[in-house]
Amino acid sequence: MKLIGILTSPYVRKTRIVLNEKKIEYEFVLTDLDSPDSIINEFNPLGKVPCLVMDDGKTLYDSRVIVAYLDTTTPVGKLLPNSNRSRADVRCWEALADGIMDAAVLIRLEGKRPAAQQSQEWIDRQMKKIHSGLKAMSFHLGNRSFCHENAFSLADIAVGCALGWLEFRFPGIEWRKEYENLSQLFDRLSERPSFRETKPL
Ligand SMILES: N[C@@H](CCC(=O)N[C@@H](CS)C(=O)NCC(=O)O)C(=O)O
Repeated sequence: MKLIGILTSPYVRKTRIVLNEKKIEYEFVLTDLDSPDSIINEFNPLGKVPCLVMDDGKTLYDSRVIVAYLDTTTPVGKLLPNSNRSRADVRCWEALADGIMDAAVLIRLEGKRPAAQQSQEWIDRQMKKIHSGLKAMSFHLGNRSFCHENAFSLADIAVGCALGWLEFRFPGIEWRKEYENLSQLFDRLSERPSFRETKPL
């Protein structure tokens, strides 16, 4: 099995952490998304990473589809609960964390456009989503050690990737000062080998 990705993508990181936590062997294939010859174009018509290429050559994308599939392939390190309601709760955490990453990625892309074409209104709109997403994550985490009930799950992985990416790309957003519970959760998650080995650089 191969995972096509880049080292800085929070969605790729989420997938790599899931592979690591579930002890699944894979080959990590790095690509250059800015090159017209990027290998990703052979495997994902949307040209986005991550993309999982399975041993039979079939492909899976996007990260949410990949991680949900991977969790079914081995009982090791179960990341999604069995009950429908709990599974939906964990996936909603994932949607919230991914939504923060989506908004942050859009701000970065806007910043790469020529200055005259950039819209501050658009940037502010995305920034508002980041801040209300952080507030919701902090509220729902409360004083628990994990996002969902009392166990490590995909919810923690997704939240850790969103926070890690904000720290990496948006050091000016002071979420650690504002939300102590998120800061403590992030510190605990960052000690896991799966997080240490996939730190964006
Ligand atoms: N919803 C997708 C988002 C993937 C995504 O946007 N990846 C970015 C890298 S962070 C990408 O491949 N961008 C290249 C492009 O859009 O052309 C997922 O969860 O996998």
